Amino acid sequence: MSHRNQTLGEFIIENQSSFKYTSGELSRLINSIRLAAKVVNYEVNKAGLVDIIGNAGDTNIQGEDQQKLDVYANDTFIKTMTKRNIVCGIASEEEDDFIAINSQDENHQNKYVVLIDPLDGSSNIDVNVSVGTIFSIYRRVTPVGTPVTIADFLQKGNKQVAAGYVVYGTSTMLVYTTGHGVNGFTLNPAIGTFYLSHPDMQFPENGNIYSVNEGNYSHFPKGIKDYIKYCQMEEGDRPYTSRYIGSLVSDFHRNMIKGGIYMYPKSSMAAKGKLRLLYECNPMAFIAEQANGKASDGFTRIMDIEPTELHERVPFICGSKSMVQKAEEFMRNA
Ligand code: P6P
Repeated sequence: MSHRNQTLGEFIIENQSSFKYTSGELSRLINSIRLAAKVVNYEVNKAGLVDIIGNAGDTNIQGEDQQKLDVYANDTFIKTMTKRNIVCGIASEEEDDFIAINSQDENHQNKYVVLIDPLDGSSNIDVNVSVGTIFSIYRRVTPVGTPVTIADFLQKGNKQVAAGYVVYGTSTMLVYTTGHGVNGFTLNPAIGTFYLSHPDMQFPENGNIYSVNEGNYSHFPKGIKDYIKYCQMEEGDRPYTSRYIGSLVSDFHRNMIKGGIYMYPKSSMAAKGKLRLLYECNPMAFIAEQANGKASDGFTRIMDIEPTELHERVPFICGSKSMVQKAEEFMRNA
């Protein structure tokens, strides 16, 4: 159920009963993400004005320079979710290992674990290009009241109970699903309230936008090269338009609204691609499928992939269903 201009808070309350597990914990968890998104949004929007731009001097487990806003966003989301006493564990792109919450308190009944990319595309911050936060929520699989283990995090994407992203763009939006469709909420910064602006978001069945870093073309598998050449061929509604921002959340969001496909394939430089399965590909795949789209690694449905480690990477092809199917056809026939 959704009513345009409903606030996020009203939407959560109205739809709480539709979530089969709810004891209000998931609603409170989404609310804590909402608060953290507003805090990070404030810093992202003023990044150009204060000395928070540039490297924090550290690198994360990926070996990538940690931008100061990465660190700030990571700390903000972790602190906000921890203080609300809702989750029992958090894994983040910016943390080498998962964080056990309340593991000393046998009385805690927290059931959810969250995996998060606190500020995806952060290398774009210094050049004022949109960035995003991506989150994925599961119910724990180990007994409530005990410390979480890695098993609580290494769950297939098809076990997610919720997933979403925040895009800090020309406007700031929170887009999420609990398995009952995808809804987008736009922040009114004047009053700090998210309003339902994009109810029931759906990928168009087809589209004419393809998003891939063509600078890596010579390193791609033959099937991907063949599909890119197909996109560029003059025939029917092709050539398509190439749009690649270098920010997954922004490319995904535009393609979901206009129709399109995003690809980060494996290459001779990156045997598993670049994107991480647990806190980038799985949540975006959940959203895509809930919005009538599709997401695979070129051969296997993303949400059916059995995870083996926290920061593992997978090739990622996601977007309008018929475009992904076409790309998969080229991959199969290569
Ligand atoms: P490349 C950002 O670092 C990111 O994870 C995605 O948001 C983005 O789509 C991709 O990597 C860009 O990577 O190698 O094309 O610069």
